Amino acid sequence: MCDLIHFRLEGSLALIGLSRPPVNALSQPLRAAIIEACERAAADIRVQAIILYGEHGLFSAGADIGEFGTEACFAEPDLPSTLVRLTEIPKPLVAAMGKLALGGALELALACGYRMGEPGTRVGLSEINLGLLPGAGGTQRLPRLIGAESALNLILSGEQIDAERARMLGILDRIASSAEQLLDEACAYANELIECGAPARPAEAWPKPAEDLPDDFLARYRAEHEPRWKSRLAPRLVLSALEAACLLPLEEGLARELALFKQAEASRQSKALRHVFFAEREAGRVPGIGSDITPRKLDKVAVIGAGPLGAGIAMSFANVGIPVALLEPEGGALDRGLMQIRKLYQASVKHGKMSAAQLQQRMDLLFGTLDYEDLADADLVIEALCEKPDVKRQVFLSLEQVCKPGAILATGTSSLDIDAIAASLGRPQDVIGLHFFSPANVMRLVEVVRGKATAPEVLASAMQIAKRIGKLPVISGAGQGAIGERMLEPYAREAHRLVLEGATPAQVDSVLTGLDLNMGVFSMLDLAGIDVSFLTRDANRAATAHDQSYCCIAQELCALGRYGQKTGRGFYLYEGQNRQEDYEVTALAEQLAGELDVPRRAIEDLEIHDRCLFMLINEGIQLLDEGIALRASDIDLVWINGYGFPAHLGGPLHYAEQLGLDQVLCGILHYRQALGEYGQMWFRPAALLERLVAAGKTRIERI
Ligand code: T1G
Repeated sequence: MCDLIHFRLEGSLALIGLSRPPVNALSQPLRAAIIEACERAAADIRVQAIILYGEHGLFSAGADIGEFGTEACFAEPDLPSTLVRLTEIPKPLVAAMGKLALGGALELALACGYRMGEPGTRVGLSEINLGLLPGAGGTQRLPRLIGAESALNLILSGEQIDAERARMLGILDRIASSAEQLLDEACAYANELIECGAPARPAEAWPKPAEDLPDDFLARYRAEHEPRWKSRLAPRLVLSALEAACLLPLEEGLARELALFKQAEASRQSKALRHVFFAEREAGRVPGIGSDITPRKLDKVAVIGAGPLGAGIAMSFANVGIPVALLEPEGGALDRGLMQIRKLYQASVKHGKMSAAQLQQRMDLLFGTLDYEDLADADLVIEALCEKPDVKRQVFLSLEQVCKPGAILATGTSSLDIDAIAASLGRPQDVIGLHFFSPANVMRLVEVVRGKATAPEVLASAMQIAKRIGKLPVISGAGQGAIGERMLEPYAREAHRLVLEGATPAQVDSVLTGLDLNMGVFSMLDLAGIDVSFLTRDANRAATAHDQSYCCIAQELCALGRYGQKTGRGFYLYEGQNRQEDYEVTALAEQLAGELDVPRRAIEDLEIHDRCLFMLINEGIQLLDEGIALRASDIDLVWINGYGFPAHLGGPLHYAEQLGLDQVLCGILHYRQALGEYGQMWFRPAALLERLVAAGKTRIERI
């Protein structure tokens, strides 16, 4: 037996242990080994029941994601046929699912007649997160076990559910008393099954999965949910598979599911989401930061600034049990900040997301102060004040006075150069950027900005603490705007210019939301505050002074005190939740275009797409070339998790690869010509893009 499987007999039981660390991903060799072991047990007259379990405590994380898009994915024995052969074994099979059973692993368990978990077991059909649907029986066997509606919800959410809920639903028959006892108690269960002459497979709990549902349930479900799916393919395929489960016999349903699965597996959306899966794993790898670098112990945190950003950051730490000192120079603002935090927690209690006891626990971890001296024993201090360089420099000088040696001094700046802040201090090695995204208690992304002097263990500590609070840390080199804000500038500049030339904010935003971006540029600027982005641009005015038209509409709106949602007017008009076009903005654009001699014309949606996206992509490639980002995939993660770029497009640089790098370059050169002086000013292809195209490369990497 190969070493992917541990096979042993215990009495009249065959114990088959999956052993392909770290997560028993069901690769082709492991599938073949499972079949060989199970059929060996089936053929052995001493064996009356079979137990499948994970050798290292974890059952399996499902199909091998690395095989998708390769021949190995459907190489014999493919997972669907592997599981059909297991269902044909005339002896009870018990799946003992320790820790985790996701995707194909849960399908493997559904192909067994009996299932057992342990208190820490989590199960789920997470394929939808990869732009896929269960392809090895999940959409057909799960509805027959728990009913169509519960199965549909589980498959569409892709969520992991705990053991108790899995038992309630009927997925688990039993839960062992502990993870350590799982295998023993699974053996006891199997022996019980033998003693009571249990069939290899019990009768289906839901032979008609949609028995309790109205005939048009799935059709109404599709109509109700389709708008929320935007252009995502996988949810639609899941519904088609569930329709098959409700209408067709199992065998035909399985064939239908496999056809739908192949469609999903071959889709660009799934390719993009698989890219994102591995990009998230890659983002944690930092050259030069190996296991020889010991992170500092960060058990006490301080946050400076109790505004929305600071409050959200403080909550992120309190949520995982880390005490936080929240400093706000101004007393009233401190009270408002703490009040805001309590309000947010109360809303979570109201929605059943936390208990009143948990609320109090978290509030007890937050300590408001007006005094820097109270930060003396903090291990990590995060400054989250407004984007004014002088204010930040003053704060860091104060911190240098009070903070203990070895304390990490982090700035939450989204746009300022942290090397400039560090340069004014005697301990620049302790300075790092931790750029959270608002609302920081919700947004997953943290740009970890390493300065020229940042010590390796400070970087390692920042990466570690970001993961500890459930964030996705992405490394960025120091520089104006790090990764995200730096790319946002040319993207937003182009959107502004298009409105000056004749488009409307709504037209530009609809092209971008048409691409499934969560939000268009102008809605985003109105939400974040036109005054906030004005401050950022103002600090960098010299770099854009040669272009009179540079974001001039925003400039004027700012001068008029129209900062967006918070003032009820910006690029749009806001009445309560209602947003509508503001024709005064169009009139302002016409006036400014006249003053700046910018010709106005009707603008096609394709031009809006190309000019905004190509400038975004071009800047991303440029900062990769400069080494600000370590990898193209890191840039994708920043835009997906920080700016609402759709994950099923894979992020702006993966999207560029799908469009074709030569097409992107060609588009940039086209507008360089077509837009005259303005084109010459801004449509300068990144040197790396030109090198990649010249080398015939289709992937974005540093060459
Ligand atoms: N295939 C291949 N490699 C995998 C893998 C998988 N399914 N899951 C994890 N890995 C690798 C991962 O890349 C990393 O590698 C290492 O394991 C540790 O993972 C037919 C179509 C299981 C919750 O969606 O959600 O079954 O970076 O760093 O934080 O219907 O990984 O060390 O080289 O993430 O503890 C469905 C995906 C597949 C589960 C563990 N399964 N995995 O999280 O560690 S589709 C999933 C996860 C399918 C069938 C279909 C998480 C995890 P490396 P990690 P972690």
